[in-house]
Parts: sequence; structure tokens; C-alpha cells
Amino acid sequence: MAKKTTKKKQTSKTNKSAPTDGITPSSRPPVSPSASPLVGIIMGSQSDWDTMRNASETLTQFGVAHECRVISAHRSPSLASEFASTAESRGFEVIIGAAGGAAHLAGVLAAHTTLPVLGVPMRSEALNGLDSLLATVQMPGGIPVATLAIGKPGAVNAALFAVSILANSRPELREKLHRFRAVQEEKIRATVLV
Ligand code: RP5
Repeated sequence: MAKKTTKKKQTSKTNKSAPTDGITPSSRPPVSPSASPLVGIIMGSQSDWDTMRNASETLTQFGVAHECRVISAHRSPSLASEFASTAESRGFEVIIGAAGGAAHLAGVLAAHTTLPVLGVPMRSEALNGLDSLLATVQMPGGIPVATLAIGKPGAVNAALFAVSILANSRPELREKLHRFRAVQEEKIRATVLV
């Protein structure tokens, strides 16, 4: 009996201290960090943020205004359609869609906009991201999604790809990309194996 009482107390304490949506403020993707975001980083779940923060950090490195949001193609389908169908009129120029498993998010976003959509397959627990990759990349002809690598390299490259697209009409970004590549090459040239 005494044991039961202790258990009950512990449960109610846990529930009290947990945020209602189970997301702690420090791990929450930022929403609208800038007034006029050019790139939308949309991910299917809070659990994708650890990977997708790399896309956000890369865009920040290039000084590109962006917005990060959790929107699920399956769990919040009307929000996904609303976001994508109004993105162009709200000034977005590129959308990054990241999801894992039955990863339809990038494709669903692409179905509702003619903006370029870049897909990032998340590394999944069940199939290590192969499921996410195939679900993202195998779009039917007519609705393109440019699919990047699974996980962190895909997140970083999606951001770099977004910068390349934006650089077509922004010489300062083109210059930053050239410098980024030069620094990257310099690091390789300077590498000494010990
Ligand atoms: C997808 O399902 C998400 O993009 C995520 O990668 C995966 C698992 O989501 P959670 O169950 O962790 O919320 O929709």
C-alpha cells in the first residue's frame, strides 16, 4: 500500500513539471527569428530539431533570415497546406522540408507551392533513414523535391543549396559562398596527418 502511494506522488510530480506539449523551451525550434524570413525550415517533429538545427546554424552563418517550424504532413495536414500555399505571398523564396519514416512532408509542401522545396530525410530508428530517403526522393513527375543526404550532411547541404538559390539574385551571398568554399579547400590543403 505504502509503495502505491509513493508511485502516485512521483507521477503527479512529473506531470506537474512537464510542459503541456512535452517540449522544453531550450530544445524548441525558434519560430520567426526574423521579420522577413527568406527560407522556411519545416520539420515533421520536435525530434528532428537536433538534426535540423544544423541547417538553421548554416543559414545564420550566411546571414540569411529564416523561420524554423514543426509542421507534420500527417499530424497537422491543414497546417502544412496552409503554410506552403501562403509561403510565396509571405516572401519566402525557398522551403526546406525535413521528415523521417513515412517522410511525405517535403512532397506535401511542394504540392502546395511552386517555390523550390528541398527535402532532408531524417535518420530513422527502424531503417536508419533509408525509409525517409525513399519517401522523400520518389516524387511523381510534375511535383519536384530536391532531395539531400540523410541526416546532418543533408541538413547542412539543404541550407547551402538554399543560399545558392538566393545567391542568383544576391551578389553578396554569391561572394560569401565563394569565400566559404575557399576556406573549406584551405582546410583540406592544410591538413597534416599525424
Ligand atoms: C516524422 O516521424 C518526423 O519527421 C520524425 O522524423 C518521425 C518521428 O516523429 P516522432 O514520433 O519522434 O514525433 O513525422
